Amino acid sequence: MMSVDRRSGVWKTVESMVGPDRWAHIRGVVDTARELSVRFGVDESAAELAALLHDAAREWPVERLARYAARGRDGPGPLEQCLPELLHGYAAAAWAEIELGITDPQVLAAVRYHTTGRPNPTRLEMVLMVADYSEPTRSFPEAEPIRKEAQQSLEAAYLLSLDTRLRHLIDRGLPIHPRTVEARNWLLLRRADGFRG
Ligand code: DGI
Ligand code: FE
Ligand code: FE
Repeated sequence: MMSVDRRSGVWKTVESMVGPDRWAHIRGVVDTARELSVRFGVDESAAELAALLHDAAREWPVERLARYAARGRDGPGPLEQCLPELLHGYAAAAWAEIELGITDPQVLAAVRYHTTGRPNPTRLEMVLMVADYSEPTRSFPEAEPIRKEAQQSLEAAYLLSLDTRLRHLIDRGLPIHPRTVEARNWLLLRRADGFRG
């Protein structure tokens, strides 16, 4: 497993790809992902690496986003073609695999699906999404209950992140990616199973 040594080339490369506010966000996600991975028994260096990479492509022009996203596995669907803000996870995962030689499929999947979530996520995927929502520079009011939930339960914090995302999109009249709905349904149905059995 490639670790995220702060003197490493990956760290400097990502820093050079984003503005200062985004870089502060990314460092916040790395720190929060490390804390969550320790708390919930997820591989710490995988969580740090996924966090470092997750928004590396966030400021790319749409042509570059589309070019890299199309080269990755499990290419983006029709909704992503219309909503370029949904492309940066796919693009960053493809870029990390092609240009950095990162091969860990769990790290690449966490980066690829960090914006929408997906059903049956790995715990690493949950750590990244929760960290993305709750890192210290996130100042919106919804971040605080996610931080609180993340003290106790990774799944509950992930579910609350999905709910927060869905409410935000509905309040603004924006289209919803089906995977976000599928991820939420998956968690709720699994929870219902637990109540039955
Ligand atoms: O990259 P970040 O800003 O840290 O956060 P993100 O990757 O979770 O979300 C990136 C952007 O994509 C954010 O402005 C919200 C938007 N977004 C996420 N899911 C959906 C979405 N926009 C639409 N229309 N539909 C979605 O399902
Ligand atoms: Fe993102
Ligand atoms: Fe982010």
